Amino acid sequence: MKKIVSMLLCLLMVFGSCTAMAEAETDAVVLCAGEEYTMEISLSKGGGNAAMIGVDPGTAPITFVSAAGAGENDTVPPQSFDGYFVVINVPEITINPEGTAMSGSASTYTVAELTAGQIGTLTFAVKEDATPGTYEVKVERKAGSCTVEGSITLEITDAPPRKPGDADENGEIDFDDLILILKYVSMWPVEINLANAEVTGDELVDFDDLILILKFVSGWPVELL
Ligand SMILES: [Ca+2]
Ligand SMILES: [Ca+2]
Repeated sequence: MKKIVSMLLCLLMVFGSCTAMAEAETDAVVLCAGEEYTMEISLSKGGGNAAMIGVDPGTAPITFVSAAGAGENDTVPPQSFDGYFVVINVPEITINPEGTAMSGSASTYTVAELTAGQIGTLTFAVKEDATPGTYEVKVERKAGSCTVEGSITLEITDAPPRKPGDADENGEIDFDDLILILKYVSMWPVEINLANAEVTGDELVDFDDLILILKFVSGWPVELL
């Protein structure tokens, strides 16, 4: 145990001298089947007091989960058809299934001018039976005079099989995983495979997992669950 503690201390010293790991630069949003993602939708140019934003999934195997407004621009809960639509600043409005028009008039309501900036988020989930591939999810203005942004390229990959201890998903169980878990339990904003990091069977990733993996990489006869 003394050896374990001294190794942990060494690890902490290494950890303390580590600089933050650079995030991998990528334009695509990479997700596995069943994962959720929240798109941020914004206006690069305001204008008028109403707009209808369409999120066109194209052939992407995703399903709508929820939407929420942000900032001064209020978002009405969207109605979804084949695509997903968000109406901003116009309450109690009806959207045509084609997503090309809306009934009612913004002048019916007392609403504020749209302002540039984030107007809301839309969360979707990748279908469980999704086919891996690259898809485009486009944010488009359906009505209104604003300019909208938020389109993404979505890369759907096969979920990697679980490998207990391999917190950084590189196929090996080593000190890099320990450092990553140490950062996670120290509340650093790191990307980590929590299913792999949880090895004690208590559904919590904490120092117990760290110590068990430390014993494992040190050659102790322990089992990572
Ligand atoms: Ca690893
Ligand atoms: Ca645990």
